[in-house]
Amino acid sequence: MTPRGTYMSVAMTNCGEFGWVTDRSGYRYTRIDPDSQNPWPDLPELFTTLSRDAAELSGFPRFSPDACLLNRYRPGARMALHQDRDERDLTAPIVSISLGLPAFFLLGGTRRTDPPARIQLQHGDVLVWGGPSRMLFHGIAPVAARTDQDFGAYRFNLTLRKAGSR
Ligand code: MD6
Ligand code: FE
Repeated sequence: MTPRGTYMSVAMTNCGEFGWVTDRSGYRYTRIDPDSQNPWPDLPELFTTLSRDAAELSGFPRFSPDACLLNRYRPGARMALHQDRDERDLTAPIVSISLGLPAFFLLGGTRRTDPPARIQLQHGDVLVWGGPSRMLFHGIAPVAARTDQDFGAYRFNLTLRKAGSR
């Protein structure tokens, strides 16, 4: 649920030391899953190594993620233009992995009203988001109704982040 009290069309969960949550009191990272009251599951080592390698190839050596937000989209689900600014160290990149149905990533500017470019993200695409781009507005256009051979009528997006202390 957003701080305004409306539901997002994207389903979310997390793994890692920290997880991103939203509810009536706002957006934040927590160590405990508010649904289960348990710590988030561990970050699989594969997620850490894959994202570190991708970050390094893009010019961000020594990336050490401590959070992975998992987003799940059904056809019609979308994400409004936003900035990612809840992480403590905004100099660390975010590594984004897309699986299943394709979607258009909306890449805006430094102001919410800047008209966004549309970049298609397909199954297996990895996006490294850092440096001067880190604070750009971005979102996901409504996912088109299709069926992926392996993932069915879903798009998944995993974002590996450094959410905690520097
Ligand atoms: C998504 N991604 O692809 C939404 N944010 O479902 C994001 O909001 C995002 O892909 C920061 C960095 C990379 C991203
Ligand atoms: Fe984002």
